[in-house]
Amino acid sequence: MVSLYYAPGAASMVVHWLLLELGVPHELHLVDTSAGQQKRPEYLALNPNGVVPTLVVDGRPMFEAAALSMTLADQHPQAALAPGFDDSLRPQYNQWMFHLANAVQPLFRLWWYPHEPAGDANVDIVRAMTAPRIEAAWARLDAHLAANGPYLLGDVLSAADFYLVMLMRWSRNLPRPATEWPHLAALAHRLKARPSFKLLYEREGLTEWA
Ligand SMILES: N[C@@H](CCC(=O)N[C@@H](CS)C(=O)NCC(=O)O)C(=O)O
Repeated sequence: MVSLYYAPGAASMVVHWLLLELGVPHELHLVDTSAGQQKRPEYLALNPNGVVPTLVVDGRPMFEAAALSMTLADQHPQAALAPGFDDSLRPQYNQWMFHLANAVQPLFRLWWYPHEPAGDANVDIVRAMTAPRIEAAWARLDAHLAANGPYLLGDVLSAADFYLVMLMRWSRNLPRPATEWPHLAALAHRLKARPSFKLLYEREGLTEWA
């Protein structure tokens, strides 16, 4: 049995999207992050980090959206969303997944939780310093897609593209959303056309950036 603890549009979104894309039967547990449910003892018992997502598989809770995405894609090779371990694309796939999770996603943590690094008095400066770093990340990714696209692995769609589109979505209300970069916009357009995206939106009750 697979259970996903999620909040609409949060880092859990890519895990939910891949569960749908891969056809994995699962149940959803809404975590009301605005009410602080992710910090309650019963949730911390599943995920001591106090964030979503948590994926519980056969009673074992696991966290980290990128790791969950890679695990799900590896466990369902029929969907071909992860190059196999002996595939020459596997190192690039690992590179992009880790880059998105380690270099791009933390910038959004700074943007959405700007009090964390330096307190409430400094949120404006944190955001002012973070926006150009997010834009620089988009510029680098767009240049990569321009030269090597349409997907991060060229002609091969992978879980990394789903991850990237989730991160792109998070920029929709930033001064310069990711869709201002044409190759990123084209990637999002392709991924959003998948039936799984429509279903994901319905199930999470999302409307923005449809
Ligand atoms: N590295 C974690 C980050 C998860 C994360 O920061 N989730 C956010 C939502 S996007 C969250 O739960 N925030 C609530 C909080 O920090 O209290 C992952 O990728 O799974």
